[in-house]
Amino acid sequence: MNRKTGLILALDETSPERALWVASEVRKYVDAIKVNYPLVLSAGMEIVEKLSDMAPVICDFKVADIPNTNRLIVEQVRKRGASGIIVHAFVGSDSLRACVEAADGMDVFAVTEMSHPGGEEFTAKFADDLARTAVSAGASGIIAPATRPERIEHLRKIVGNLLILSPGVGSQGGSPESAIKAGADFIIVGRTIYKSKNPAESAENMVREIGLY
Ligand code: OMP
Repeated sequence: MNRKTGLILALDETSPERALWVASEVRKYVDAIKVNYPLVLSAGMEIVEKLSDMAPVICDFKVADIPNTNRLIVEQVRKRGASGIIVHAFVGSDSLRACVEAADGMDVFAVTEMSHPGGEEFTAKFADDLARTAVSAGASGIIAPATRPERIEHLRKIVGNLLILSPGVGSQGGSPESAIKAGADFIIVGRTIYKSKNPAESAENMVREIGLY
């Protein structure tokens, strides 16, 4: 994934029209657009193809199944023209490897410790193992929490030069500057941008705060 601004838009809109409008407003500020179930369940998978015309699309489906089902899901996402997919590593190295194999060049990002308070209950305890599994399975990168920059710093030591994508900025309380300083390559931002009255201005401000461009 090419880095220019370091910003990934999390487009968790449920109105397809507004989603497309937000994407067209912010496309020049983002390196990728991440879609999750809220948008795909309201707009259908066609939205991935439409958004791909504006920016690389990452499908955040947090895939977490047996290897065969994971493979089938990843193949469908690839057929729609997505550039990346977010999957869970806690289901085991075989399931994660199945995603990487089926991705066939598409980026696979494995979730480690999640950014919300509940992320500390379970995922944090296994984050190091999840990060090691991402490395050994051949993932492109991991997801690590901007809400706990010290954990990004720690996980960076485990994953070496794999990409680190970091959500939890703005609405969840994290700061883009400290996440980047801790070792994140990209910052994932949702509500602060797509709920804004002026998404382009919010995205531009975020790019300035990230400070890479
Ligand atoms: P905002 O909190 O609105 O900026 O959105 C954050 C986005 O990142 C949402 O799409 C979440 O689903 C996603 N996310 C997290 O917030 N925390 C995580 O630990 C992992 C993800 C993710 O995998 O993208």
